[in-house]
Amino acid sequence: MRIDILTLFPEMFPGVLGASILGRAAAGNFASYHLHDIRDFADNKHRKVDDRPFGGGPGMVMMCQPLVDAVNAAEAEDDRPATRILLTPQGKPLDQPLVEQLAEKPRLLMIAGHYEGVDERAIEQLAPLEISIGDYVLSGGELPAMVLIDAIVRLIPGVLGHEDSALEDSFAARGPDQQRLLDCPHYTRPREWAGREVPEVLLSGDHQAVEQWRQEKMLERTRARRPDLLP
Ligand code: 4GO
Repeated sequence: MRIDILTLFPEMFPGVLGASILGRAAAGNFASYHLHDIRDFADNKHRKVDDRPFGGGPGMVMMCQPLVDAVNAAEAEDDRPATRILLTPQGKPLDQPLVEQLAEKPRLLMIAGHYEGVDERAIEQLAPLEISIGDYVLSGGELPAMVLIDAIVRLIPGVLGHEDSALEDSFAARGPDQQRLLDCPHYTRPREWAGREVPEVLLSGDHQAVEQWRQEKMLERTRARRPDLLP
């Protein structure tokens, strides 16, 4: 999968994209990340990419021309059609089914806005999918873009070491009814720590009993913490 990222702050990304699973995915050619500085597409010598809002009010608005030129230049770098995404609090709330849909795409282009937002005419022109990572406001779309990239890239087949890992996550669709539950608790050595024991069934070697215990814990936790996820 090719991922293009359009931002005014490209320096925010290399640490996150270079470490852990996202770094390994790039090293193994499962994903490639392409950063584009929107400011490089300013048409004035001051490299100005924002201006004051018509109608007045505080803050600045990102101008149409540098953003749309940046999208066109980025898209021309590769033949594959890009699914355009704008990260915004006004977008569709991100959930695991949406992440799974996006993980199937050959190419994503993410736009991270800043200041008060982007001129609405650029949004109409580009017609991106508008996505929100939750009901709160951040100073830019960069962190939401990184969240979305992480959620997507770990689902690309081959990226997680253990091929079943993603099937066992919280929110993974499980069983005949494709139910999405919270994950169960996990334990590792030692068997006793600070007077706390690992649940006996996990030491029993009885795989069917372990599976049944995990399923019960997932249901119990989901009922207690996120009853909205249950039918
Ligand atoms: C996205 C962008 C929050 C989200 C953002 C979110 N804040 N909840 N801020 O996904 C335009 C200027 C939006 C700052 C950006």
